[in-house]
Amino acid sequence: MAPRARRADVTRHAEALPELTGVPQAYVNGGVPSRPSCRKGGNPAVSRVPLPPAALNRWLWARAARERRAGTGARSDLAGTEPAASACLGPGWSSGPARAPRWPHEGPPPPPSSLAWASRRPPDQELAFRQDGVGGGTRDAKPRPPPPPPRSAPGARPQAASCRAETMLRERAGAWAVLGPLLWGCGLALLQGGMLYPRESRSRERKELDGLWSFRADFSDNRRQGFEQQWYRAPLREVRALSGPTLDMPVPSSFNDVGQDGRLRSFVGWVWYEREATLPQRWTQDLGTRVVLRIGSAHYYAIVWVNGVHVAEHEGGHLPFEADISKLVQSGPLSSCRITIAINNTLSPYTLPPGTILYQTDTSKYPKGYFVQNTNFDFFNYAGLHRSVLLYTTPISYIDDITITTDVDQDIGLVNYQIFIQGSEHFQLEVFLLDADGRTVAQGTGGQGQLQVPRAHLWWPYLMHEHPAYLYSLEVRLTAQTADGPVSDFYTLPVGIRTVAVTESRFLINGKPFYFHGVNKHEDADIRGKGFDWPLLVKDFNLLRWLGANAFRTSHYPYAEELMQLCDRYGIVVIDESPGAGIALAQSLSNVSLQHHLEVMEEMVRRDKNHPAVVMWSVANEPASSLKPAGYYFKTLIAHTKALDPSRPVTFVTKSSYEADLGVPYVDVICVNSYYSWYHDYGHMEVIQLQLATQFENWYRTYQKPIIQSEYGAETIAGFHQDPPLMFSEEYQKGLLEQYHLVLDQKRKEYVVGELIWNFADFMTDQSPQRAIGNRKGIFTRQRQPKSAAFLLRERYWKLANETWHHQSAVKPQCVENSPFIF
Ligand code: GCB
Repeated sequence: MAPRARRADVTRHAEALPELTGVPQAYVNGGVPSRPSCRKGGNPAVSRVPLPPAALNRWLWARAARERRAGTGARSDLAGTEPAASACLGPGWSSGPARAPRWPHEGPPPPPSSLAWASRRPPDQELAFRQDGVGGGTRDAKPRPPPPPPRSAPGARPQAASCRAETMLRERAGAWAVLGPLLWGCGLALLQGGMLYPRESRSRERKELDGLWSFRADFSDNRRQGFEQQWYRAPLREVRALSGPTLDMPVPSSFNDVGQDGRLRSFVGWVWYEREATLPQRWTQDLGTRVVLRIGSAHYYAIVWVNGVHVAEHEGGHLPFEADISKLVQSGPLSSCRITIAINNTLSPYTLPPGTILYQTDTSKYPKGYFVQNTNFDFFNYAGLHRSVLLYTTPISYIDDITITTDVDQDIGLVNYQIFIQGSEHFQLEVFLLDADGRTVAQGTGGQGQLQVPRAHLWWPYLMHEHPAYLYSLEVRLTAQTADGPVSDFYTLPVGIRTVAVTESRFLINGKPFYFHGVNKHEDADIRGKGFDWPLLVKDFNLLRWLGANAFRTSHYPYAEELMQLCDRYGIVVIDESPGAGIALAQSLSNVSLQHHLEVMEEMVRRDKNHPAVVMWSVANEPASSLKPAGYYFKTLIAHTKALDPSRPVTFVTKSSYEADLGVPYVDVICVNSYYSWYHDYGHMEVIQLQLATQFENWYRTYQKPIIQSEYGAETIAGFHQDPPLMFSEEYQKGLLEQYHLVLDQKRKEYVVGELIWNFADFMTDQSPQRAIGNRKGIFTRQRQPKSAAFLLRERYWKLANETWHHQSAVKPQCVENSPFIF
């Protein structure tokens, strides 16, 4: 995020857009292909078209997305939804063409000055891909059943207008919680293909490709030398290139901070990663083995080749993607393969998160072709291979996806499962539910069903029960008939039995009020940037538990899968947030952006749906939710997310005013950020109580929904002391938090259901006069050392924990006194 004042300016600018002819200068200069612009006085015929039923609209979106992936008819389908979408934007708003190119290299060639935009892969690549008939094995390529009939989304709110009606719906939260899991299958059908975490089993092996990769940033003027010289065709070190040296680059890691070259730190454009992988002989010779390449996270846009053949492309930096490379690695005598990944970190108004490129053309001030990447979010746009790259195997008939939802009836735990198989029409499935001691407690057969667990151990959050985070294991055994005989596949999934529900004023887990006392985090650390790191991960969990935190929000993008697994194991509750951060311009609320956002939610739900720790989806952080298109945007986005997963509430995090926000009518829980006495009334902590109480009262009076204070905090340089407190000192951070706590303590007795400090630790941001080497609102430093506020919060969180302990045994006072290292 840019400083507050600048963000407000951006929003004002966007609100003025309808009056403007064209798009902001930044894009005009950049020569980005013409974009849909929201203009006043849109086609009256268009705005008269009635809105089709929400369910139909959703289904059209889903079908369009499916067909686009399959390469059929996407344009016309989306065009079909267009009038409705335009109508929803409100009178006088037009949403532009159905599918403007979203990613720069889908559009016409850029002008010479637009260095950051590089073209799509050259035509010969397309040819090579098709001729080989291999690759393209992302999830989209997998054959799937025909699209489901239109269905309505249970739990979705009917219309923005009637908050009263919505409140009544909300009062039936119990019914919602029961219906949700039952209707889960409806949502399921929208997801295409699975993204199970690659686990080893009797039938599956995995080989991690972490370590040193060859790396080159394409510093050429147009950033396209890599494509022009086809760097994917031969080892990077063998291709003579004037556009930059070939370096050793650790994976996982961001590339920005590992070197000494300032140009690489702020590089925008294509970088190339490459490494050779040696494969076990069986993988290359046994045609009954499926070999899959999996990339945990490549920020932002990635193109992947294996032995020079294009196998996958993916947009979005925080979610995994895969390519089935079996045919490639099994087609010759080679026992190794060369993996090349080109990654572009350029953000546009249509990416998630969005960004803009600003081209400076005044040659008296800037060199020729000068440009910078601007964003409206407050974290550094680290890039590279941020999570593990690995190869894994399955048999050719395999368990592709598993979906679990759970419920509780008296003391019986209900585990609903649905399993998708690929590679065979004729198969048998057996499922076994094992308890923590490995004893089978329930079993079933077939692709879908319900397992019943008498006297079930429920999955409880940390500090809510003396045995939190109880996990069962679901063992799935597949026996499939193939042309070559029977094939078996085995997959084991951890399962937590728990329920989630929302009432008018409470957030319930297993029917008991749950109060979120936790943090907001970032994936961020010295040197590695956003690169996954086990020691850092374990340290963070130890700090969370020391602090007595029971929850965090994945601000502002989905975090690594390994971290989500630890949340399941430790009982740390998660609000799982999409990369929808910094949606500040009207363009970023267009149908083009919405379409991508819907797909991101599909990918995110598909990846994280089985984590008991995930109790709510957050579709965005601080969007410009008072702009006109926001109503339609969030209505559609939230309804779609609920259709994907009717078992969890959905929210987004707002900083708009309660009167102007057009998205909040659709959320289940109001998440509100405020920085009283930090971004306003600097230094005047005496106004916090009044302003915060007013904030809560306004929101609650308007919507009667539970509220989470999803961010609050103050910038603090560790070691700065001032008494009386002054801004940036440790005393000021503590004082500000204490003022917030006084109001939170009143309102949590009514309808406030959580408080999440901004931020767990200091983190890197873009440079600005308001950021002293990053954002310093952490209660821990970036190196995870406590500031004074950490001790204050620790005392508070343990106190809150003791108050909300739900087991029959008494509150355990030793919780507070215990050594921080005994859990
Ligand atoms: C916010 C944003 C967060 C920023 C924070 C701040 O509201 O959600 O991304 O880092 O404020 O410190 O300004």
